[in-house]
Amino acid sequence: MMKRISALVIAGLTAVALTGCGTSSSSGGGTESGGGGGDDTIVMGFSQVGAESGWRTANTKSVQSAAEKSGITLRFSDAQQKQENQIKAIRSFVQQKVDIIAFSPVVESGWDTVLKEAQNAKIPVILTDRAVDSKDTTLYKTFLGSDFVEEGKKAGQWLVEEYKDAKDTVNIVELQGTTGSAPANDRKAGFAEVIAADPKFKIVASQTGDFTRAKGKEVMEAFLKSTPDIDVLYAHNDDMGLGAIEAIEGAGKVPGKDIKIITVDAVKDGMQALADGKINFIVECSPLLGPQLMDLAQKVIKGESIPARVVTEETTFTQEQAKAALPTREY
Ligand code: GYE
Repeated sequence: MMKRISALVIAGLTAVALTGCGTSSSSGGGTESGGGGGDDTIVMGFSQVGAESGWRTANTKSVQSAAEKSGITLRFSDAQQKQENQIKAIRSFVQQKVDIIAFSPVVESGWDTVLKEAQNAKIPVILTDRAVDSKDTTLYKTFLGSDFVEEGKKAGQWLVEEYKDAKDTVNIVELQGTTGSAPANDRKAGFAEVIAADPKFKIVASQTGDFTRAKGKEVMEAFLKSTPDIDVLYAHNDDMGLGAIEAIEGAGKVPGKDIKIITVDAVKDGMQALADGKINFIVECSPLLGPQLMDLAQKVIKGESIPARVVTEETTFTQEQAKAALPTREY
């Protein structure tokens, strides 16, 4: 008799424990169907742009380590800079019924259909790093990342100040990021707006270097051949600037002196070149978005309200400031 009672009690307790567990797992976007990460673990499908730059590598690390720290199961997919791969990855996350999708859209346009599919499946989406141009802003919960127009403006402001006493024309070449991407569009626009204040600033050549070192070098070599008298290079990221430095040195010129160089990102290699005098000014763009992304994801799953836009805080670096910052630079 005693034995039977305790068996019943144990069975009852187990049932309570299971119910408790079941309740805490009802976390919005479909955890009950398994997501694959255990009952109350959030499963995030993350579609990354690629591995095109030092910035991207640091960003991937930040996302992966933040997921691990916050106990979020990350399904990571690398799109190798192709929108079609990202669309496939997002569709596959929808099929897998992940709890939440986060992605860094390689280009700005062409996302409405796949985002609608996620929405119909009731899977929330967070944009991280880069924005989309969808008119329907209910297709995603928030956008976490930098203000790229502001970054372009900061680059332009440094240039205007640097050449404030110059009377002659200042010939600028521009290495753009990936065509159609938010940072390429916005960094170009912000810079152009600021330098338009003085007609002595002339962009004499502007072409994409796809945010990579190899392409930055290749395009700069072409610029050096086709465009005499380059005073300034504005590169939309450090990596293209670093590739261009090789091209400039290869052409027998001194980067940072014969041709002044402005870049964006402030990753370690860029900061080193800045401290060495080969780059003149860097606008910071922080890749350390992982912790904020995981925090936002947890809030969305809990049904808490979050801001529609979370802007990353950033600074700028001169050569002297780079020397001071380098020893403790995280990425
Ligand atoms: O500046 C560049 C990378 O989207 C902000 O992408 C990011 C940019 C970053 O390839 O280095």
